[in-house]
Amino acid sequence: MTDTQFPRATRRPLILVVDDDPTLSQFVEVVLKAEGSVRSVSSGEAALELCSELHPDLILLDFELPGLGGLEVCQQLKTHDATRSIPVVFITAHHTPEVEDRCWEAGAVDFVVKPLHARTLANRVKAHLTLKAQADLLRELAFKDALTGIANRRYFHERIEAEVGRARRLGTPLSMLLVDVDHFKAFNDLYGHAAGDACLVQVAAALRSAIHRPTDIVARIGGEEFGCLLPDTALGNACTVAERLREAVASLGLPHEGSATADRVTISVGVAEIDLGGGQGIRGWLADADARLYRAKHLGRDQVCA
Ligand code: GH3
Ligand code: MG
Ligand code: MG
Ligand code: MG
Ligand code: MG
Repeated sequence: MTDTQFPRATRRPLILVVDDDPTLSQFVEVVLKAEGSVRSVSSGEAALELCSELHPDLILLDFELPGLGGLEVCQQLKTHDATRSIPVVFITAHHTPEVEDRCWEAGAVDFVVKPLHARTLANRVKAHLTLKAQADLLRELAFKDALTGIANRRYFHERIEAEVGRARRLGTPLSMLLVDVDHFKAFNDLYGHAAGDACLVQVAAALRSAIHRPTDIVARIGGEEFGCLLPDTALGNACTVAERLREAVASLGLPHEGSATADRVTISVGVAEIDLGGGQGIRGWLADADARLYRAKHLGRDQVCA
């Protein structure tokens, strides 16, 4: 789970202008100053690089660019999860129905025609930024865990469906970790519920920072239970990640005098790779991971079972 999955709905919008004509870029910067921060680049390649780094809230994209053209830039943005939801407004000089169709097909939300009319441009951009902010907020409310700020159970299950589909299509391995905090009832009983909440926030942060790939997902799926999805990861490597999570939490060194098995807060982890060749479904896969988590508990906690 990366921060980019929940773009902050409250930040000042970032608008990216992609045009090889510096006069036009300067004009747009002036016209859109009131709507957000404006950045300009003059090539499609630079636009793609900046998008994956800064996640702008809207892109004004020249149809005709030297090198990588506007249509290709738009198509590439729409194929990647991290950039798919950025609205693209085309700037076209040759305004024909064919050009319009190609823009829509590439995934544009709108287009403006050269020579640009300042008020039309500003109002179009303002309307799309409002929609984008509402979509970001909705996404955050639906998919973010309010206590820890990481993804929630709903997001986890939505991603499971998507990742299993992807693993089936591409024939790539896919693993899951189920994580449960050890003796957490005793922690609450001894230190109080507010301290319990603070502990969960720290555990979530430790899990998130121990996950290195941007495509990996970590979510809070229950009270003191977390789930990780590891695309392109077979069982052996998933165990390595699980062990890293276990160490990350143990090395927080959060005192737990009420634990029957350690002097600090620890986690147990169940690891399972989905057996797509053997026809395993999501339910069976989850049951495997859960059974292994249960075994890790039974064997003494603060450990990984696969
Ligand atoms: P085990 O090692 O077997 O997992 O023992 P446990 O005590 O962690 O397991 P159990 O399922 O019995 O208890 C889970 C506890 O987690 C009980 C509940 O009060 C606490 N809990 C669940 N959600 C929250 C939460 O949001 N905040 C706080 N503070 N505690 C929570
Ligand atoms: Mg041009
Ligand atoms: Mg539990
Ligand atoms: Mg339990
Ligand atoms: Mg527990």
